[in-house]
Amino acid sequence: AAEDGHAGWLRYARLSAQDAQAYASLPQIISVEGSSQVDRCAAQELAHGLSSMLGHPFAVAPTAGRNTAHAPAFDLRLASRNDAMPPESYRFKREGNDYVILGADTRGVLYGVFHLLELVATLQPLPKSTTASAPAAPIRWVNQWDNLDGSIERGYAGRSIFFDGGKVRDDLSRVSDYGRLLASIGINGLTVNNVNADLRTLEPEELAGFTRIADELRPWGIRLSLSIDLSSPEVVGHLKTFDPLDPAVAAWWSKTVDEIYTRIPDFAGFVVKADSEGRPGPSHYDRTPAEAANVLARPLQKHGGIVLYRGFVYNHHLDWHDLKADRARAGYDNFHALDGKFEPNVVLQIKHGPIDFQVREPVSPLFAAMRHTSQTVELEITQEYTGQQRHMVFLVPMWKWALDTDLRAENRSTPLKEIVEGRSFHQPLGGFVAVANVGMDTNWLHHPMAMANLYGYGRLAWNPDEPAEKIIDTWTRLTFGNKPEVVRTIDALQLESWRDYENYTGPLGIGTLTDIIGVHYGPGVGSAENNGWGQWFRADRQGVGMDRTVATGTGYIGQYPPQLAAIYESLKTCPDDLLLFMHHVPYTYRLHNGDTVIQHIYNSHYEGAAAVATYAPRWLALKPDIDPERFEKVLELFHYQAGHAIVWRDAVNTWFHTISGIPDELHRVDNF
Ligand code: GCW
Repeated sequence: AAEDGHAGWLRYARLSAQDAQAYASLPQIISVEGSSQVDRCAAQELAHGLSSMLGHPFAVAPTAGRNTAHAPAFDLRLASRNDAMPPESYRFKREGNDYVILGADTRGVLYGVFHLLELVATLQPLPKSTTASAPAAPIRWVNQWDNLDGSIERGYAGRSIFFDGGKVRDDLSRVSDYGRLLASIGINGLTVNNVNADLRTLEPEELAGFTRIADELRPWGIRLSLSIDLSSPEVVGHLKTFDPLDPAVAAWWSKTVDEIYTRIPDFAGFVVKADSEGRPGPSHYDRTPAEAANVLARPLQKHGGIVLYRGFVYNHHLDWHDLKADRARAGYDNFHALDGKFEPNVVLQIKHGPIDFQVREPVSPLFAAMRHTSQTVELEITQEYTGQQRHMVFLVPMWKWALDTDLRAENRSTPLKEIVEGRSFHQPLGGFVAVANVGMDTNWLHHPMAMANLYGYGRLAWNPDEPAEKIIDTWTRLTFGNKPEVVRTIDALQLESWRDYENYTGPLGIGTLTDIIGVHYGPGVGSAENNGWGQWFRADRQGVGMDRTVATGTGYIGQYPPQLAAIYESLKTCPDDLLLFMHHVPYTYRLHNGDTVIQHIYNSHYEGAAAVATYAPRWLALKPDIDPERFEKVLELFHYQAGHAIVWRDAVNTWFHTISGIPDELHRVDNF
């Protein structure tokens, strides 16, 4: 069972003889045309997966090229010269008795293999000749916030699989397993160290370790990337400055980049957090983020590397007495004037919301402002504000809600997903980044259900149009098998979980209402207020919410293109789910659903906690169909979540009852 946990959704559980019958036409010899590491890895995976699921041996033909001794052959054909196909895409062909997985390149072959394995595992028909699939965007990366000492910032599943005691681990076997999981969902880049980068990251002895990590990832088509600190020329290079416009600094970056490529020829590039939460940055020399990004980008360019420069730049010493101060404005205010000033291999990496991964945030207006700059959206798989993998919260519906938001730039349809695909503004690069923070825990993310977020992220990065229902259904089948009752129950639990969590934490766009200053876990209602971090919701005796209107508030809403701004600016059209993010209203204000704000706060917390109380009983009904280890683990977590939801409910409701003095119509809160 422990091994099953490691395997995540790649379990390749044995099908019944009857189910296996549908795949009897698959030839048992796998021949590989290409001879790269990725090709060989793909062939082995296919042989292993099919043998394991179908119960009879599939073997990779010993020599490269078509194996004519065995007929019929199962051809796994590499077509890296197939310029007609989009990069990294695959399609299926039948030629006589042969099945051919045709990749545009080696990654395409690998992704086609995983797709075929998924079809078999979920009892789908074999692909037809017309089946073809291509990724939505070239950048599909994962960031890990691992520190060299082996701890992980906002990691909830044990120690780092990469580092220990200040260096890269000797045993990197979990890294290869992780690469396999990521490859199966189409991820092609991995940043292994924290964006709050260790100052020693670019020291030569550390680079030797990173080279070993890159070697583990390469067979899975995944390129290594590193987070770097902008002061490295000073700290590592012993220069007197790290001013991006100083020629000595540019020369140091150039030399350092060249050195990295001699060790790691497919190095993907740098992720940069600067001028943010105490990190040094270009503002130190009165330079712009564009000037800082470009000095890194120029030497990377000739090697095919990129810079992901994070848009998460804000002042965390805001004056909370100032009603015009607004952290949500920071991204746009800091970056919009720089549009068009970045080198072509710089990509702005922007968190999906303007604050910080709260349970509900609008889409950052910065996305619509950068029309001459490639962009990626940054999502958070690690459940920092969403229950830290002790609560089940399936985030795909939240991400889809954000990706589908139409920003209406230039008064036309520009949904977030099309902006980051590079389609809306015709940008060459773009895509998706998510912070995963898997750890040494057997099942990578601690909560078995949390793995659906990692899986779902990859699926959305490949195709943001894929419905959440389809994504979770596939994940559940891969992870827990195809029994209809199991699939129905788990799909429903997962799909309901985000709304439930929002209900018992912070509804109406108020923010998660958790402890804001420290661990970001459990209720901490007042902690967002009266400090410089700017996650305020400005509750007083009369009302609640941040006034971000143009008319009377911080003006944040004016950062959106006019058609979307008009929707948010007016109380008539602002959606209830974002009301308190955009407006300050009296507690007695009536929502579109007819309830007052205060009554909605009370009701939603009772609803959320009551919904979570159903998780354990619904799960219990599946006992005969789930292996004991995972059954017990999930049951324990569901019991815990139900209890913690009550704590949340009562903490938040009591807080608002106290500050507003308004009784609950149903007398639950006042009798409490
Ligand atoms: O969400 C906040 C986290 C920090 C994190 C920061 C960031 C890595 O609380 O822990 O730092 O965002 O995204 O840079």
